[in-house]
Amino acid sequence: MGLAAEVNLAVVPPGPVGMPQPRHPLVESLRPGLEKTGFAVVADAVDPSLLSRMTGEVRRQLGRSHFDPPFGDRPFYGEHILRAWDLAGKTPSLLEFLATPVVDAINQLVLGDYCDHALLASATAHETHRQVGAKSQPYHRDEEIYPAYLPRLPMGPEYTFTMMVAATDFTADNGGTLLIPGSHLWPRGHLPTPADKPVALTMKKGSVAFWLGSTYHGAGVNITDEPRLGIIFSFCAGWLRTLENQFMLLDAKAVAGLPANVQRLLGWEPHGVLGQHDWRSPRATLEA
Ligand SMILES: O=C(O)CCC(=O)C(=O)O
Repeated sequence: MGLAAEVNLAVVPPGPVGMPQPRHPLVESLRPGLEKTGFAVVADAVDPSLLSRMTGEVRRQLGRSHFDPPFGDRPFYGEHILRAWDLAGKTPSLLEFLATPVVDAINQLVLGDYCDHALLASATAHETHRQVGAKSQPYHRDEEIYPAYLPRLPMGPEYTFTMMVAATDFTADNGGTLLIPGSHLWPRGHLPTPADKPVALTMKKGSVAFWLGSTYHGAGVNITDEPRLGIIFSFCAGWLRTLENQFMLLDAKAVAGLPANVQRLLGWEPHGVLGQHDWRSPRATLEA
């Protein structure tokens, strides 16, 4: 038999890519601004009674983490920022928030073209306090936890984004996050300079801000006597590794009673074949 007949030309056709339609009209209306600046705000995004429970639960966790790696000329956070990590396993109200439609809608807006579903990469919080000599957080891109493996092309795919729930009002004086508009369009290696003017994230308590993983930003300095509390969720494409290990935080028993979209965010749904268990969805074990 000739060589040509021995070659098996069968290929697996690529599966559908991207999150299913329909897209959320409110969040879709933010797309032009997001594409221009690299960030956006949704006002009144969290029900006040849920926000109040989130705030209470988060405040009980603040200040226990002292992890603070150096970043250039300063620590990444500083003592004026009280921090809490791994909140998916510690604060049930945050899981309740993750089940609300705004979360899926923003995920679809930012990552919808690049993955079938997103994962919760981390759930953390920052309470920024007044302190003499406090400096703003160094500018950084959140996607840089994936060092050199992912390309950063202007207008190219986004792999991650961060969502900040305002548990207090955010102002230019109380440490509202400093974001550099348009910096998501910069190629890798284009670093911020003093000529790049940031804008302070100002929003009312109960709003949700989100910025692309490619947008340069950092926490501002609080020069008021009122602490600024932000509850921070980061998300990544469902085919990437998460920053926090959600499986260490919530076991099958804890996850079984959660809504399907939260189980998916926590990694209990495979992304294509990635993350399967015995060639089934890990969710099947929750239902067994
Ligand atoms: O607290 C803030 O305003 C921003 C926090 C942040 O950018 C970070 O920790 O990566």
